Amino acid sequence: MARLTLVSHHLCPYVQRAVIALTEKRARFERVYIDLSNKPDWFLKVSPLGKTPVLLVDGQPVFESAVILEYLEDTRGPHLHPAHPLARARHRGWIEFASAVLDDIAGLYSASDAALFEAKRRRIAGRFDQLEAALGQGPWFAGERFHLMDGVYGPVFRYFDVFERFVALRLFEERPKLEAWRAQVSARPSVVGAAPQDYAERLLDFLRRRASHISTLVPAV
Ligand SMILES: N[C@@H](CCC(=O)N[C@@H](CS)C(=O)NCC(=O)O)C(=O)O
Repeated sequence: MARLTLVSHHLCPYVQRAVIALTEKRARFERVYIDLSNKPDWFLKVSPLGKTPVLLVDGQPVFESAVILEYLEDTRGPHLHPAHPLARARHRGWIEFASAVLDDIAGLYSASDAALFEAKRRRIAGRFDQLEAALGQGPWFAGERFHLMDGVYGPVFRYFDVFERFVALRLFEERPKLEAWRAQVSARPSVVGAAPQDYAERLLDFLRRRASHISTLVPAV
């Protein structure tokens, strides 16, 4: 088996996706953390876009989280995409959708004032309405089996576990399927273990320093 090293950042949700897939597949891997505000030269050589995650496979870089997931899916079981090509394609689409939600979350925590913050909150509410409409009877998105597509929403929901400590966003109210799926995904051991134990403190610290509207809401230490 190839030697795997995941180039990581403590808060990066895209890194968490890769960790979830690696954990589900019981892959042995090492993690190397980098400071994204001071990117080392070796990192820029293996990451053409200058972003985490990068998976080094026997030293050869694979970049972009969705591509890393596909590489892992191609090379290791258990398979975490559905077998049917159309179902696989649809799951890949919902993984892209999760990336769009992550962009919206970045928009929320970067919003400079209360009005912009509310506009971003509404945008996420709209995305969550789309998910609520797409969800079935559970417990997972596609029924009885956990898929990669479920795992990628773990890092999305993790943000709200922290945000909800200090601001009422009302994003899970009146969206019962989403709320139940969130609980199911968030309790999955691979999802629980995908972020460092001090994730919440790190995120709160990041938000305090953001100099955006949310920074004014985060309680002081
Ligand atoms: N499309 C990329 C997004 C990865 C990404 O945005 N990573 C962030 C950290 S979570 C990053 O490295 N940002 C540094 C930068 O853009 O300079 C993926 O899916 O891997």
